[in-house]
Amino acid sequence: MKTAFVTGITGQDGAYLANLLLEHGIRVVGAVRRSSSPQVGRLEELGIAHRVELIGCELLEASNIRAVLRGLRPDVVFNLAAQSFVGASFEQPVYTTHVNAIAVAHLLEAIRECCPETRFYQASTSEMFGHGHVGAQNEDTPFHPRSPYAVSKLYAHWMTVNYREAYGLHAASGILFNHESPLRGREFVTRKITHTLAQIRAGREEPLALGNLDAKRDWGYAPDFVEGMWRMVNHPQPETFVLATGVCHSVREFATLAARCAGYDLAWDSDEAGECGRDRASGRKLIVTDPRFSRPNDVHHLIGDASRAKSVLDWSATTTFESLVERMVSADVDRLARGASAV
Ligand code: NAP
Ligand code: G4F
Repeated sequence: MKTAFVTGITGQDGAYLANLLLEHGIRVVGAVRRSSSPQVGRLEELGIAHRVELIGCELLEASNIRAVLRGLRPDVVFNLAAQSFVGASFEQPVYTTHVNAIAVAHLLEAIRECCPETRFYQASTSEMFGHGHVGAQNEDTPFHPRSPYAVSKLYAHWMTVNYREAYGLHAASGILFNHESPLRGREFVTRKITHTLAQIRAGREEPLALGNLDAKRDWGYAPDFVEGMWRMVNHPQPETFVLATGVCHSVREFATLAARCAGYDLAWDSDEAGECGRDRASGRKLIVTDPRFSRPNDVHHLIGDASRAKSVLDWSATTTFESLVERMVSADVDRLARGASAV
């Protein structure tokens, strides 16, 4: 492979994937949508902004996608771009569908027409499994999407499988469980927790407000997961793979451990305002619950079984939950101490 085209390059996974591809000596061309100032903070933080070629590509414009692919004829397309925040998809279901679902149909059509030898990776998600499953979810688990985001991603997943079966495209779908890092967007619960606790440690008075503390996720480390994407596109057969750690924790457990990493011993209790987390030493409320951060439908429990990725791709997650939380807290504490702007 010589040239990779990465949509969503300005996001968390886009930055880590670009880094990995550059390490493999691949030319990386990233799609950015029009903006007066493209968000290249993550690429800068990894020190690779100058090594990546950015090209304007709006996924809502089929002609734009086709023109880019016809000109570039990349060896591989990684489609990471998405309206990726589940909570926002309840407010903007149609926009979410256009970006996450319809745009994927345009991408696949453009590849079929302009460069059918190009390999394709679709960023699918464990959210497609939804709820109601006993035990860990794998490639054979039925889907039950619980948000407009999950429904849109399920369409894109099935389109990827269809283009593989109908036209013989090398189209892989990675069903990835949650993966986090210091470059995670600040609206997602893990980074919201680590960033706000770092701010509290630095003097912020307002507590951290969260929604559903009981939700459980299988949280891995993003750089481990982009390695899995790379292995999928290099595998001779285009297939569907689950990537996960196989261990899950609740939001409450993540927050308790993050608080410990920030220097607080949290005790949970409830008062008239709801459940809260207090610093045992001072009795101060550091975490409160706020229904504004709860969703009309939530996925309560996700845990993945990545044994197929292990046996076929020799992939497994290598970073523990404890190490992930520690890295995220220390990165946020360090950024604040340096006065660096948060990505
Ligand atoms: P992210 O940080 O939210 O990044 C999303 C990217 O999509 C950004 O670069 C964003 O560009 C771009 N984008 C959004 N709308 C676009 C449009 N209309 N045209 C062009 N680009 C657009 O997401 P992530 O965490 O890196 O996740 C990468 C992909 O994996 C997403 O598809 C997500 O749904 C999926 N996924 C993520 C996880 C996870 O746990 N992280 C798990 C499973 C699946 P701007 O910078 O301009 O906003
Ligand atoms: O961090 P979250 O917003 O991630 P969620 O919904 O699991 O989605 C992420 O992972 C998916 C893979 O499974 C990706 F496909 C998707 O693009 C995204 O990257 O929320 C995690 C859990 C939820 O149950 C949510 O209700 O945390 C709960 N939560 C509790 N309080 C909160 C909050 N979530 C957010 N964002 N903010 C809160 O204050």
